Amino acid sequence: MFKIEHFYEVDSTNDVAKQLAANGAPEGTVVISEIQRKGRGRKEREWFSPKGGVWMSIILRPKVSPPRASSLTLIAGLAVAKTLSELYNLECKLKWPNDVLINGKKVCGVLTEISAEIDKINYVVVGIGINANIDIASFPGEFRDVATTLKNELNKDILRDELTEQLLEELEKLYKIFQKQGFSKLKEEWKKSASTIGRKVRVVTDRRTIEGIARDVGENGELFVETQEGIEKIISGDCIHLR
Ligand code: BT5
Repeated sequence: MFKIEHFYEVDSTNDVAKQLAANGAPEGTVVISEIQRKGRGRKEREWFSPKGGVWMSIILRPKVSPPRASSLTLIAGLAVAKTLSELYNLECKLKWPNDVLINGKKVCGVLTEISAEIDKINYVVVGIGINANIDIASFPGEFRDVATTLKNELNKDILRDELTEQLLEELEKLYKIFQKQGFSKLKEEWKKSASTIGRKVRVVTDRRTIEGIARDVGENGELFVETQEGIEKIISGDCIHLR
């Protein structure tokens, strides 16, 4: 299903993928770059993207209503966690919505961007960044404490082609299930790997801050938090695990 477009250096693989998608590139086109000059996190935050990482963006054109596409962020995280467990026996935890953690530190982040009409998706770009063969010491000070790398966890370099290939295979399997049966079919598996559910959390959204116990995720990847006022449904935000 996948066709890989390889680059040495780009600003952001998500930007290249969006451009290709807007020009009609088919579902399954994958943009990979060795280096990103302006790797992005959510809300235009910086994503440190030196040589040695796996920086890639996948173009998808799911035939679902636009709100359903948000769960692709969770599905991509699950695919990464499963791949890192299968290949390297690493135990990963998923933090809602888009972090893959090893021992509480971020090894991978996902940035999903959507172009849609009211009732129809034009394309989705799922950007995945995995800190693979990077020395943690090379991270800028402000990120070093929150991040980890596969090299740091395994004390050796990994084969990035093998990781990419296996991850795309895993993602394809999960995506097929999502297309046929929606995220509800994958939700239990996501929850099993998640460290967010059952935890006291603080979630900061554009409009407010919500504190409570994270109870569940919904069909569109939203988080349900039990607060003193009742259950709150959160579509997007930054989640902090408390205690
Ligand atoms: C993310 O945002 O975690 C999404 C990261 C997506 C990166 C991929 S790489 C391929 C594709 N092309 C792109 O331009 N992006 C995607 P967010 O949840 O907002 O987290 C951003 C925060 O993570 C930053 O503010 C830092 O604190 C931290 N951070 C930055 N670089 C990091 C890294 N390499 N590893 C771990 N944490 C990092």
